[in-house]
Amino acid sequence: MRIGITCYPTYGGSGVVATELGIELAGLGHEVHFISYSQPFRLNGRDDGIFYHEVPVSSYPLFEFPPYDLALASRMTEVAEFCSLDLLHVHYAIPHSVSALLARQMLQTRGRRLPFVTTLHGTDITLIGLDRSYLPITRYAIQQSDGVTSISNYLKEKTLSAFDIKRPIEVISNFVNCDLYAPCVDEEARAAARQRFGEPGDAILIHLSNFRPVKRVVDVVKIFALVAKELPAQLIMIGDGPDRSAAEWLAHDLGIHSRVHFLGKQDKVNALLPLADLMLMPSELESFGLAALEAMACKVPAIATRVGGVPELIDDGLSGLLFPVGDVQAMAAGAVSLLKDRDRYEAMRETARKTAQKRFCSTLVLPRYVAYYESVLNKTQ
Ligand code: GMT
Repeated sequence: MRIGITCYPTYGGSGVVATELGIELAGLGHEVHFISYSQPFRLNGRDDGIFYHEVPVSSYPLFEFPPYDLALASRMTEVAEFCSLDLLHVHYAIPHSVSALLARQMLQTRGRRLPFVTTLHGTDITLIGLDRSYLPITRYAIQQSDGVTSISNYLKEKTLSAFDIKRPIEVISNFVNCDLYAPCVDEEARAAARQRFGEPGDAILIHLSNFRPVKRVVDVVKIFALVAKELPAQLIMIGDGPDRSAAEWLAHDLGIHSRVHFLGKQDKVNALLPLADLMLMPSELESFGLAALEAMACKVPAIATRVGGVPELIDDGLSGLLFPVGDVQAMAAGAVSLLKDRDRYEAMRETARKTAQKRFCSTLVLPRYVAYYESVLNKTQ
């Protein structure tokens, strides 16, 4: 198939999922065309069967807000025609599904068919999609999509109820490439790499996000501060975003800044995750929690919140630990007791990796996307 993929290229898990999906599809022999305002950040250096089409957004003094969604729709039609796309797959409903709908309509008038699949990721439904200024058009574009997928059961149910949607939504969970995201096999090399962050006996906790308020990065620092009172520990913070400065200030105020390593955005998180002992994901809400899955594949269990789709990913007590939002004391106590109980910790590491392999590995999930594309193409012929 020739598949056009649109996503947010620089920010957030939906862009990561879209990019990894494109890479995996290309690996299966499909032709993948990314259409977005900049090159997806995880795409670097991987270009066999993958093409990138930038969407130029012209500015004009009259435009206080340059209309990206219109420029995107125009580019989608061009790429569809020039590259004979079979279908479009847009990630994150706003505004991508609306642009895809426009592109489909424009091409229809020229006798060309371009069905589109919308994948719902989270805040496009639970936060910004519910904003009254976007709700009617988001709802319309979801209804009009040729196929709609959701990354968790939680998000599917939320979409059906909050948007009063009557059409079917297919749940296709997020996935991880278990060969790329894997524990270090060479324990010596791992120990050497860990020394970049601390002394040999230190526990290493890790957090990975876009540092938006929903991620509660200040809680990450609070949890770490409590853990660090009980045992020697270091914290690696990967990512960047609006709450980074608040987290950095707190680390300074608490006098732990030398043990909190803010790395900013990183291309190769699969090289960093296996160095850690535990992931911290104390989010206000997660429709899935891709960062935790990537960590689990590297045998790094997560201390997380019992919200949204997270319980579909993490079995509390088996592959990670779940707590109420904001309960930093309990999360810290959970982390400390786990790190001190080596047998329980080792069992949890194994279960985390096995969960990633048996339920969320790209080799299992990719065929579901391909089958879904085929069913959409057959339906719309
Ligand atoms: O919250 C983010 O990290 C960004 C956001 C996005 O759409 O880019 O993430 C959502 O999609 C991810 C990939 O499917 C999920 O793993 C996240 O749980 C989800 N975030 C929320 O629901 C808050």
